[in-house]
Amino acid sequence: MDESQAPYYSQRIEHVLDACLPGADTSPARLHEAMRYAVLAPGKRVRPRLVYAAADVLGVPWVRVDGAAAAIECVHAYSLIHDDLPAMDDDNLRRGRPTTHIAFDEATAILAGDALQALAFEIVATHGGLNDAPAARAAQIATLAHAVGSRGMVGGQVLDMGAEGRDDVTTEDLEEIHNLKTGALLAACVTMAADAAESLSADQRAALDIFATRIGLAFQVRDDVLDIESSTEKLGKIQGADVAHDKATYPALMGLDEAKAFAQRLYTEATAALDMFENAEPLRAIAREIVQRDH
Ligand code: GRG
Repeated sequence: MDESQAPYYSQRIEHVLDACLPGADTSPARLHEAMRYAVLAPGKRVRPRLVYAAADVLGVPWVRVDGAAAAIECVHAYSLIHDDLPAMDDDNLRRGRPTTHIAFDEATAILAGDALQALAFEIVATHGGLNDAPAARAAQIATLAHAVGSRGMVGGQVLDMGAEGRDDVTTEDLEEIHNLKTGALLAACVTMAADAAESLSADQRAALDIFATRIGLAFQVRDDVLDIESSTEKLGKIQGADVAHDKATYPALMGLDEAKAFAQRLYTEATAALDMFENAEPLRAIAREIVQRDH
């Protein structure tokens, strides 16, 4: 698949997500409504598209990564719901709509996030696309669990909150925060596709790891830049929130121009790692989008 066919990834994930989420009239209806509200809101779907792109580069049929793609988007939606809560960033706008705790209520939002995390693991554990590959399924579950737990996304969120308002945060600290908070889940997109591949050499695995970690960090550096340069309308969330919360960001630490140059360097390193694959264009296209995006 080349860049011009990429919209098919988006169509596929909307369909898979809709099928994986309990219906809005399934009891408890308000909880399921909130889960669907958060997940099916118009996000960019970068993570599931990254899963399908990696699958295409590795020759893995989409049906073998549908579960991974849906699960990762459910975890991502849960992290957004919880991050927006009053106890964390206390935001009222997400994906151009009221955040889940505003549209519903705080308790429902917390529980919808909890249930989405559980649902994510249920999806990977039961999706039919891997019924004939139990080892691949187990590997995907382990990859996801590690990426979202205390040594991944949640750990990064804790470090991020601890860095708020501090003026002694170093570039090493910031890299650790971003790698865990944002990079780990983005890297899991590529790794879960690799987990489903029939055979992959150690060199190919290592190259994918380099691609995934560089592009995961580049995504967050670009996000930091957009918090300054973009608009609330384009972002669908409040522009300037990082500055308002006195967050540790790359532009704050190294200046806007250097942060942009850093994202570009990460992109170059990420895409260079793909040279060993015969047709890596699907991953290259998403990498370009990540560093060039305006929302
Ligand atoms: C476990 C509560 C909790 C949080 C974990 C991921 C995270 C940490 C918090 C989410 C909030 C946030 C701003 C994270 C940085 C990563 C990021 C830029 C998320 C937004 O992702 P996009 O731009 O969003 O892909 P869409 O809406 O397009 O899916």
